[in-house]
Amino acid sequence: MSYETILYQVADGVASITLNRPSKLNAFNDQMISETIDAFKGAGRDAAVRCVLITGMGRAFSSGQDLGDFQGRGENVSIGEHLRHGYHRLVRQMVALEKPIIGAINGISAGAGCGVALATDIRIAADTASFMLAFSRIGLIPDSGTNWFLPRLVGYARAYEMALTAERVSAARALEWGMVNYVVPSEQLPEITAAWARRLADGPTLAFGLTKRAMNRGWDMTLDESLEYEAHLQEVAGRSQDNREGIAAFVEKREPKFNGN
Ligand code: T3D
Repeated sequence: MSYETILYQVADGVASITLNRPSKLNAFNDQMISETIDAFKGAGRDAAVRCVLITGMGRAFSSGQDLGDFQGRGENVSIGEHLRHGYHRLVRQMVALEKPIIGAINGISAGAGCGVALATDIRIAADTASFMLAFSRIGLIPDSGTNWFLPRLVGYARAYEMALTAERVSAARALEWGMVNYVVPSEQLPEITAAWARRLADGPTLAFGLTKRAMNRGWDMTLDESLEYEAHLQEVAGRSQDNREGIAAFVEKREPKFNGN
């Protein structure tokens, strides 16, 4: 696949997406929104892809909506429709993708960029990264899934504070608050996240995908519903080649070789 606003490549079971508008701190224009949606769709369809890694080119992860484009749209454009046709599809695509997504958060993620960062499954941040609900600075409310993800991750009080102040939350604080899994030295971020991605791509990726589904659906379920859903999905995992391989490897005292089937 060839894109103009992102880079996309697949190697060793890992699809890497790089948001690539560094002069605008990887702000999303309409083309970048649709190319990113397309890249996640392609990663979902491609059996060779077993893990996805997303990062930003340059010093930012993403500064959110391109405000130059926003201003240029004129007054008759509906923001609600723009969200529905753009960021909503992107965030839904990421959550529905039954493959782990690693967010290599290399710098600031602001506004919708923060929404995209929070829609990843494992977030590993550079020690120079930061998170910012920039929306109130321009008189908007948080969007792109941030109202859903953030209170679940950090609790209402911290999420609402981030929305009210629109101040940067450092990587160290994001770790303390549970927004990211790890913080690593900036210069080691590419190497560490690539190693994570390869490790996940070598794992039982069918089970990883079903786990993502179970946990995401679980938010809206009672305990009884969740237990039943686990049993249903475990029937699927329990019939997989990976399950047979995992048990055989344990009994034979060797490392398993999973193929994601
Ligand atoms: O219609 C809809 O769908 C609505 C959806 C809205 C979703 C949203 O994301 S709303 C929130 C949009 N984002 C922002 O409000 C953040 C805007 N950017 C900033 O506040 C700052 O740039 C940062 C705090 C992120 C970083 O600050 P700093 O000082 O490190 O960098 P800078 O100098 O401000 O930016 C560097 C360049 O990137 C600069 O361009 P220049 O002057 O060198 O030519 C700046 O204009 C450009 N840039 C940064 N963010 C954006 C941007 N250009 C367009 N859109 C941006 N969002």
